[in-house]
Amino acid sequence: MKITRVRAILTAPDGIALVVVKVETDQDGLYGLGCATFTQRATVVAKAVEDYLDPLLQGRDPANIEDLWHLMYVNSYWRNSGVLNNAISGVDMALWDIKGKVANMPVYDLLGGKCREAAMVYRHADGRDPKEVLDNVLKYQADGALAVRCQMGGYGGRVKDITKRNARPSRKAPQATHRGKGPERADSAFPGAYYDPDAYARSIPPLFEYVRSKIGDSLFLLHDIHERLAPIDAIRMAKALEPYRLFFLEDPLAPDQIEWFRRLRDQSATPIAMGELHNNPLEWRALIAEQLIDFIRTHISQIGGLTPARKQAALAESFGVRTAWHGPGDVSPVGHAANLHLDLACHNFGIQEVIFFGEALKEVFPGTPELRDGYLWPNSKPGLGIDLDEKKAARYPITVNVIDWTQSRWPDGTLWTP
Ligand code: GCO
Ligand code: MG
Repeated sequence: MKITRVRAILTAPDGIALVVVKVETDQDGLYGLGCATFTQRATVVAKAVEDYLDPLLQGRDPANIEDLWHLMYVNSYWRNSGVLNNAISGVDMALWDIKGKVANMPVYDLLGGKCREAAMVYRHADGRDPKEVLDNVLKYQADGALAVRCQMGGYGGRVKDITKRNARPSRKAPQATHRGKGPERADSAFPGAYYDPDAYARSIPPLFEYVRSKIGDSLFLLHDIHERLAPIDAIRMAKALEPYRLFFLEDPLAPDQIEWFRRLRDQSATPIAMGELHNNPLEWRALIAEQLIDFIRTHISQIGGLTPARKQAALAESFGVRTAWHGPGDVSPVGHAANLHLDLACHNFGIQEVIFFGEALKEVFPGTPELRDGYLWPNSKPGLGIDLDEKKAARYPITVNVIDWTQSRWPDGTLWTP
């Protein structure tokens, strides 16, 4: 069997740019799909796939996933980068999809078989104040959710995006905690998405106090710091949140601040999840081997696909670290399916982040996993069990803009990690 063509398909059914890779073969109708999404740099990933991976892979046997992965990885000499890792991820998942179709088995069977029928997920509640957050938490609970992540005013409590061109992720989350002291003008020398880390840090423990006082222990609760705080303030927040028994506290520190995890661990028993920004094995090896985190939540379409992710999961298992793969809106349904196959097959699965799959997404991606009763459910089709309707995908072209939400700034204008 031979690979005949490797293509990148760009589509945005929900307004978020997705990158999907299709690996075609010389066998009639046999192809695989993978997620290579890097929303903020989507067209560059597509170019890497079309200009470099397609010619590299044409004529090779898609069965040899492990060899092809290493071939793609070292072929550029420089490696471990956003964009190139995404491109590799798309191909890698597509090769697993092909292998599953050839074997007539779902990928979770290729990976050793199911440890569970479905994967517990967490949903996202936001709001302007604790009452509004609670209302949203209760809506998810009524819908069957078992775990809910609570934010107030978006990441870092930010609400107002100065340039207003791209308000995600705070679009639906009006100002809650921002003190309004920053130079909030689009014509400022430092336009950006302003937030106030101090106000944010002070607002979160009372939020959880309030929500817990209303719902008791009836749900797992989570929170994402999204690396918006100075390291010592993140440690202070982890300590302050201990009484509310979080399922986990996410991204308390930027990947560049790995040493701080040792101090965080020494001081707090709040469970820690980390990894959505990781590219390089050196970023997670020490965190896992020194048991500095409780959940590894890598973006599988960022580290190179299922091939490195299953090894990472095995490494984590031997150190008592569980998985919580990144599952935001900027992962395609193909990527969500890949997350789910691994969730089902890994003993050390913890929880899965997921989005609400709207009608447009489900139409473009037939076979999208089903969200029901607080769990994500697979189908039992061979491979990743998901397809891409290219005609429908073409109805939702992506737009390429300057990305505003990552221009996050403190009140004095200092640019901070988003
Ligand atoms: C999450 C994430 C995302 C990221 C996004 C970046 O936990 O879901 O933090 O919302 O911000 O994937 O593009
Ligand atoms: Mg996050």
